[in-house]
Amino acid sequence: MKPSDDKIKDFRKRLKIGVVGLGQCGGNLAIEFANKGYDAFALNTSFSDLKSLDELPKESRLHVGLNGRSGAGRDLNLGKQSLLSNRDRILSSLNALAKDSDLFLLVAGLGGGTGSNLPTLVEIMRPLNIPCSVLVTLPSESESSLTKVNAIQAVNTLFKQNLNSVILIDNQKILDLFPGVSLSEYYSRANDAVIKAFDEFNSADHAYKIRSIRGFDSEDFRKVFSSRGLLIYGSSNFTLTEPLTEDFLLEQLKELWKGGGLFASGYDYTTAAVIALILYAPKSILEATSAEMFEQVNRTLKNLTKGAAIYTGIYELEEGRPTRISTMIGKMNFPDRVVNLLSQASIEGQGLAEKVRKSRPSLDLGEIEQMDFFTILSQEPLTNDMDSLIESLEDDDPDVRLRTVLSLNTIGDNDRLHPLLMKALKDNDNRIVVEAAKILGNMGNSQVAE
Ligand SMILES: Nc1nc2c(ncn2[C@@H]2O[C@H](COP(=O)(O)OP(=O)(O)OP(=O)(O)O)[C@@H](O)[C@H]2O)c(=O)[nH]1
Ligand SMILES: [Mg+2]
Repeated sequence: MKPSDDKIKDFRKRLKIGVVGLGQCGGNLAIEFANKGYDAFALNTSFSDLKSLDELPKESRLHVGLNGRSGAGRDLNLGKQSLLSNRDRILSSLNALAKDSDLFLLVAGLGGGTGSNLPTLVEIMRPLNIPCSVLVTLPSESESSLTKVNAIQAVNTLFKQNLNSVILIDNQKILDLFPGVSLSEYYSRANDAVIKAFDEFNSADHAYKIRSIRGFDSEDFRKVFSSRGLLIYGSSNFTLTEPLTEDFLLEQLKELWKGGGLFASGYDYTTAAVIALILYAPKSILEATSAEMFEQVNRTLKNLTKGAAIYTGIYELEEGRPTRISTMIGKMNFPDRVVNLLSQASIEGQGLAEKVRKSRPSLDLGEIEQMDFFTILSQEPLTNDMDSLIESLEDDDPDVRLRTVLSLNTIGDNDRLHPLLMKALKDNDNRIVVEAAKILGNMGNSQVAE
């Protein structure tokens, strides 16, 4: 959709990104993108949610209910069947948008029965032959167990799909970033912040840029944005009275890369393979800063990341404006936050298994245990002696503790196992917590099965 004229400022984009929103959150995000000049389309199983997106024209909204039903009620399987039964309609509705776009950005909130089926939508859209990236939200801690289980399963599947990049937004951070935000603005503030920062990267021209010294162009953006794996981006402003130094720039970048703003926290940026770094500064700062310093930053980043490709831009600003760096970093591994969510989903999923066994037979908890996020260290046979096991779980070396937890799989006696797992769950190393949670989840399942 094209927004009304009074909103148009400068919508020239580096890449033509078609936005496809799935579920309610997906629709909300699609509207925000449309307001920033993107062509956007919304799909939902719910009639009423779709109807409320009246800022999008009718032909950019598609109801994908199963046999005319409305909503998916957090049921992943119902959401999936709804999408699959509308496969042909989805393909033909998105055909024009695909022809008009360089790539698609698929957006959804993970947790519900509709949006968590983004992986299904990715599969359905394969024949359109268009590169896809996804931007999804992770549920906050206070949301239900089922929401977390749905979300973590979806993250796992998305990561295995052949996507250009995956952006994870953490709803848990909304309150941290916007303390005191009202209920009515709760999601819209977050959506706006996420999309504004993204659009800054894709906007070809900013009114405040006065001269390009080293251009960051569409192809640079395409390379970074299509880098596979997880991606984050962000900017920070600062007022400088002295020339820029390498230490200062690196410090700012590292802060952004750990997962600042609303991104899931705890990224290991040293695993990144692609980095964009754009510097905007007034002439006086650029004149006082040595070109060698900027090259040195590049070299340091290459070393830190063992050879990431680095794309840079330098722009001059009007005097008096703050200096600004914008960065996007891609092809990273899972952040700590996903590991935390996985352990929560495993622990809460255990209780859930019993509750939903009858009413929700479609919930496949087996998938949680089969997750392959983590490289499991080789499992060595360990002692069966309780005291030695406790001692190993207290070892200073986290790898020893991890191996110990992995070896607990072989203990058949739940009464002995339980206190050991409880101890491991309090470990400050996430890998250990997750493995303990998985074993605990298994105990829950086998009890349910009996
Ligand atoms: N950031 C953000 N998160 C949202 C928004 N709306 C919902 N969420 C999150 O997205 C998750 C999924 O919610 P919905 O999008 O309403 O669910 P759905 O995909 O419509 O699924 P069903 O209603 O079960 O069919 C929620 O658990 C929230 O965490 C939004 O506008 N912005
Ligand atoms: Mg819904």
